[in-house]
Amino acid sequence: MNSICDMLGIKYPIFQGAMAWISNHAIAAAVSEAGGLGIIAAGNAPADWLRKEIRACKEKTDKPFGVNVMLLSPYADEVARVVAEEGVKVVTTGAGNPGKYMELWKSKDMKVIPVVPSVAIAKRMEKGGADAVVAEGCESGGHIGELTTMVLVPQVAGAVNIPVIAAGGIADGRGFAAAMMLGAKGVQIGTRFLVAEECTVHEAYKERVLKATDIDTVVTGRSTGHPVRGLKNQLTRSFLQKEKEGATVDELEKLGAGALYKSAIEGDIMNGSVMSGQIAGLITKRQSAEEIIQELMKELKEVTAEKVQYITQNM
Ligand code: TUI
Repeated sequence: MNSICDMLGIKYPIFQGAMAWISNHAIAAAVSEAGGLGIIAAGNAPADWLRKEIRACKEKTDKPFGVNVMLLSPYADEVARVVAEEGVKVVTTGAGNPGKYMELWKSKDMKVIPVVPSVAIAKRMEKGGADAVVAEGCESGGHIGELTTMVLVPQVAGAVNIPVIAAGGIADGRGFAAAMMLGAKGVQIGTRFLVAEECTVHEAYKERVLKATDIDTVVTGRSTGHPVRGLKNQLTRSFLQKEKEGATVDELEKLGAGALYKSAIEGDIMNGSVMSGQIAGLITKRQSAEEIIQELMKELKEVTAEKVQYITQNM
């Protein structure tokens, strides 16, 4: 047990990253059942969809799970209310400042854990009453900030007094151990859980992630102020070409609209957005959520012991 496990009532300090149109009750319940924190991604979905997913998750597990509120969603206000009404214990947020929902969530005794891309935003969240933060480096898939996990995590950990969870580029025990050494109290893992057996994302998406190499992701949308990392395909090529030609934010957002749904649900991995982290190249096998979590914990202990031994004997 450590502070984040005590705070949330979970066994292992492993969060399953919220992936819009991908992280539904099926993967969230499986991760929570395995001792981590499963998280349902509200993404851009309407509040009714979320309410059903929360109820389905409760049918499958009596362990704590979370919901991620994507603050750019047109449904964010309704989604924020549903999360509170349904008695969800943990809420994470992405792509903005959750300040206006803080009072509601804290009044329901929920733990609020914003995802942050910088020290300044982490400090603002702590001041606003956040219980912990997820410091997410730009190795992550999806909407990202500027800093890498390696530089972001120790700077955030040094700047706030609440627990820091590291995200971005972590998929095995080595990354897990490294994150803990940087000052994190836990990790959030997205891409590896995307290929989990319980994850219902389209098979074509899983296959694409499993085949990816270290250099297969690219960032689009820097010119729109919403940079997004995903696997290279026809969509990213057209998007980058249009950005180079100076397309307007409106034109670019039209190209991106519905693109994640197209790949994650419909399986169109050429014209859809195949969001993925840079660590995809390390992910080569399908496992259950339970196997992933057990392997992460085993490797964390092994590499930590190995390195302590190496350092004490050689330095
Ligand atoms: O949110 C994410 N990753 C995401 S969200 C998403 S869905 C999407 N749909 C349409 C457009 C864009 C995305 C796919 N991936 N990660 C967490 C994250 N949060 N990354 C960066 C931030 C962030 C940025 C600014 C958090 C806070 C913030 O604060 C700004 C402020 O107003 O203080």
